[in-house]
Amino acid sequence: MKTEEPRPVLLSEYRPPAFLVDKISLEVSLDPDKTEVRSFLHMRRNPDAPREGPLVLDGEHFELKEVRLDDERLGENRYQVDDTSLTIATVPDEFVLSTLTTCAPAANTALTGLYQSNGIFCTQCEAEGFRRITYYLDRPDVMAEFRTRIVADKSLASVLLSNGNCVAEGTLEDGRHFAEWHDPFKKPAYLFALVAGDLAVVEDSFHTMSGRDIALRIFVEPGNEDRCAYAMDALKRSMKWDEEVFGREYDLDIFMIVAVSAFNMGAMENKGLNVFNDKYVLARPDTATDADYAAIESIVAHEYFHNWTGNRITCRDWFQLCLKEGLTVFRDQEFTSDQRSRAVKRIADVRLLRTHQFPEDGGPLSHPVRPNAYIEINNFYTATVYEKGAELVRMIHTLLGAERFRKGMDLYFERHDGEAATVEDFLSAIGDGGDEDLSGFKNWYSQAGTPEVLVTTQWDQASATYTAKMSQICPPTPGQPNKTTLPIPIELGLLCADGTEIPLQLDGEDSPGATSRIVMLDQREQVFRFHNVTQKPVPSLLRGFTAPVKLSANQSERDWTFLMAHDSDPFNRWEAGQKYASTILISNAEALQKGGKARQGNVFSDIIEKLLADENLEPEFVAQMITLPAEQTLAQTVGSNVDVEAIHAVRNDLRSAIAERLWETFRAAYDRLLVPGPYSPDAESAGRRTLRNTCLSYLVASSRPEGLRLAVEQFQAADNMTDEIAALALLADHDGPERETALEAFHERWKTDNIVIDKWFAIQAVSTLPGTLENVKRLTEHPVFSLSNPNKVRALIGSFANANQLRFHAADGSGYSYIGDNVLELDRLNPQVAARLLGAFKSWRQFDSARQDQMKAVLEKIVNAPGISQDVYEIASKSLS
Ligand code: B3K
Ligand code: ZN
Repeated sequence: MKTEEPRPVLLSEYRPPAFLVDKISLEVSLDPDKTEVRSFLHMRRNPDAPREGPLVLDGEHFELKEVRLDDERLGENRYQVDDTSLTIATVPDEFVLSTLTTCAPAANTALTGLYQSNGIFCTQCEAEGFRRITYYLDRPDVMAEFRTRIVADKSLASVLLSNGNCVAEGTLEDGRHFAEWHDPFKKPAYLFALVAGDLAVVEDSFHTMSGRDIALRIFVEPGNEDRCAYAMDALKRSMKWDEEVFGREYDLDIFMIVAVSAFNMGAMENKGLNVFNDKYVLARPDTATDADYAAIESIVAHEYFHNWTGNRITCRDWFQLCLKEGLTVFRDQEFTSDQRSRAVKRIADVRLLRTHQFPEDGGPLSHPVRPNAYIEINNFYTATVYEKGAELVRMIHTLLGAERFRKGMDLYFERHDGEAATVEDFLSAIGDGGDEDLSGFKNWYSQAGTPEVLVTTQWDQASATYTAKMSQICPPTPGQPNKTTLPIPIELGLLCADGTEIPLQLDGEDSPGATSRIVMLDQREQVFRFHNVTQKPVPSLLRGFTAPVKLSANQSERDWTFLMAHDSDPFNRWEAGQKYASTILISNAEALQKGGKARQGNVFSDIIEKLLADENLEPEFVAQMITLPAEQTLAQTVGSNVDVEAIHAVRNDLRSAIAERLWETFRAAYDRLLVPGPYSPDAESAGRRTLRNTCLSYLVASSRPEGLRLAVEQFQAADNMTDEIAALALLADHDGPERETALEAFHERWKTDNIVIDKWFAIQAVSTLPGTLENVKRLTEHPVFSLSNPNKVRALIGSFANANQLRFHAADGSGYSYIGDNVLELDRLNPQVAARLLGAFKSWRQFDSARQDQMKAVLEKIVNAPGISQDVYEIASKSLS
């Protein structure tokens, strides 16, 4: 807890560790209230650091019982202990340090370090949790070989797991047993894991490219064994893909995944022993939606891919977090693109970037992909580090092409395997291996803010030239008032009136080249001239979203509707539709405020009709095309003085208008798209269900009672969770008796299912009906709701704050004060989850002055509250800055 203004940690102050740990042996005797941890650290002075100063080890939240130096028990005069460290003034150059400490996993509600999840002992050490287990040099550039002996009462834990290979196990007296694990790969402490409990196991194996057989095990709470098949399949596909695409083979003889119900985030890549939030492992057709299956696939892949990008090559310090996270997100995005639809995946990723990262980058919490200061590192597992970090890798991939990028990655693995590396190491290896000078790219890692690119195009009939004048600016962000120019790759094409594309011939070229080309905007202002353009084209700019920027151009609504129909680049086809729809919606919102007339979007409807009839298009892509921009996206496009009520109203009105006009079309598509046969989570079937449920949402939005009737029927008859929940979501947003009946039926069916019931909480939290906040408050009294379980908090309170724009931003400020109070209450239990919830206030300056005042008051109350964690303090104080 914070006592005084915390001092930030600075990148510029990085120094190599004064000591190294070659080996660590741990003996952990498990007990919920008093776990004993004996550690033996084989240490020496770091030859690459100044040979002076005391030994200072990190350690907190436990009791110290004993310190031994080379087997001599030290008297209390030989060392010093405070809340966060153990200091020994004099030590030899090489020594074994042993400590005995005790901690209380059952009382650990922060879920970092060693804790209990539903009776299962488990650990979460990234970023700085290991220091809650034992005294250590808890920093990623200290890499050691780990041996772990776990001892527990058999009745307390029948399964005892840690990293690496199990080298011994046996029975002890008094009903206790033990297991010893050895991890031959040196690793930082954040990758340590220990799990113990009564767990069931599902087993399989994987035959690697060099012919080794790897044992695969998924551990779950007994009774969940029938929900592991998809995660196991995703794991095997990930292992194969990493061999094929990156030449990376798995290294240990065993790979384990454990699913636990209380977890601060999605999952954790501990070496050989991944720990997962159970909602990202467990799936059965009747319990998991298509989106759940897709999330399981990508998170299993992400954590598995970390074995090379994160574990074999780790980060020198936490400022380099993007080195493992941005790169690994890029790798999991590529995996999903190869397994499913590349076009749909790109749309989904850009949507995520725009809804989470752009607002972060444009508000008070803005920071570079590689930050240079933090108070609490856990606050930097952000959309910027992950998603923008992945975009930076993607830009490099775009520039180099797949083959040269692979060469660069090969060199990166060759040069830095077994090391703790930096962003500079990565860029040099990719640049050297891929034969490209990437020095200009470094600024992308250190400069915060979303660059804005302005394009003005002009066609000159007489000379048959087409000119694109492009300029870039990056608005100031906190602590970075002046920005430099960045290299921005922009893929573009020019379309003729008949939809065909012009081969592009740039200034200085003798003949035309490809129809889609990348130009590099690396100056403040540049002109790109294309020759032999004999008719006025429609430009398709920033195809595939080749750079994380905001692009605006002198394009008309006609250009957008044209691109929606003809662009060969699927991303830009979707983009044109979103731009067009958002122009209509924002002008309708202005009209509503001023008493003007709303537009019905008939042209948009006509295009929807054509898209639905086009059998060559992937259904999931069509679903994305015909879905109106979300209320949050519209709010960000408006940018200031956002009127949440008007946005909500005009979006609903436009959806209803489209539904009235295209009733027959949606109705027919709804029948046609029914997926026959038993449920399968494959991407194609999932896409048909998405599109069918999108049609259903339009049908429900029409004035005909049949829409609602179809939703009720679908809810009752569904044989899979995707269709069941899609119908329930529509009913829960409808003010009528159908709502209560359906919610009750769902509750009755799923009230004892820990994962499914969270969907029931979330659906009610995002309902736009007026009584939603009261209902959310009531639901916190529900027997299965608990503030100590992060999934419950995220499903109910988090969904309300982050996914219910209308009600969170209620004019009376009730949503704000409710969330503020919850942040404070939660902070006492779990600061990480509390700080994350507080992120809902980050865009507070986008709203009208009355709402701004209310949000500011909540932030001020929090920042001044006594005893708040440094996690929450950092978010609150920066939000106010
Ligand atoms: N590396 C973990 C995240 C750890 C978060 C610590 N607060 C999961 C992942 O990104 O793969
Ligand atoms: Zn990760």
